[in-house]
Amino acid sequence: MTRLKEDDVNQIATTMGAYNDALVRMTGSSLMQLAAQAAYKEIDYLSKRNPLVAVIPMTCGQGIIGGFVESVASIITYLGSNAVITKSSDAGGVAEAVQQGAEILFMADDDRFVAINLRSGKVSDNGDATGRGYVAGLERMCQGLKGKNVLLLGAGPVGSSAALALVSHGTRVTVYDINLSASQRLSSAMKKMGYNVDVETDLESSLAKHQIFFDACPAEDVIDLRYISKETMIAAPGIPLGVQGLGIEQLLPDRLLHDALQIGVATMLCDVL
Ligand code: 2YG
Repeated sequence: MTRLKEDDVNQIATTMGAYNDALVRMTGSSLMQLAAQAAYKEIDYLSKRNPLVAVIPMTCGQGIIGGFVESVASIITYLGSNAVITKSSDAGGVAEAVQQGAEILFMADDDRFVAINLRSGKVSDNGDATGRGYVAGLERMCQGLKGKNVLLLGAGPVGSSAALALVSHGTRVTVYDINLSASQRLSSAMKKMGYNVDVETDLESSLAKHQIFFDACPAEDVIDLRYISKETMIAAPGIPLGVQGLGIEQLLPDRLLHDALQIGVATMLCDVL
């Protein structure tokens, strides 16, 4: 599980407007529209919901990431919900949230980042939500994914969620993971659900054969620049970004979907609203 750094999140609260404009330019959808689609929820249903959302700092494990709960709360606030950060952390924070009448809780330790609706019992996991949210974005970038070939890099929680969302859009998915057994586990799980996901063992040859990449792995140089063409589309929830190099934005203007938290948190919120 990738652990964010303060640098990954400390600009989020002040750039939500610019972020959303770029998202609309790239996908034709706002953050709310993408997240609603990924959560299979209607926008007008969501806009009527206005529960109190509490974001709770967790000090366990490696502890607090500076700016993390502030960023999560700023994304939720930007989407129109009423978000507060509890003064206390951990169990005290949960008690404070419930006593304040919060209906939804967001909290993350080193292993799980979850949103919980206390009334409905619904739980949304960040990895699962991020996979679905990024597929919704990629689908809009590619003006549909049906029948298209996508190379999925990484068979972890985000990649596994993305694989299911991709095949349900009729996409032809090939998965590469540095750990072959992870790819095989994902492919056989998909087969049990009636879907075919090919396993690739050679990264370079699979990159050369694809133009649509879903980078759900933590490697920062997994996609070499020589495999970027003017048709390349990349959805990259993986942190750090898997394609490096100067002027990557120029190389892939509006064809590189990548953020540290926004799409995952927005989809979690829509999942539990
Ligand atoms: O409350 C805090 O400040 C900390 N306990 C948060 C720790 C979060 C650790 N998890 C991660 O950094 C990521 N798995 C979060 C999601 C990354 C999204 N791509």
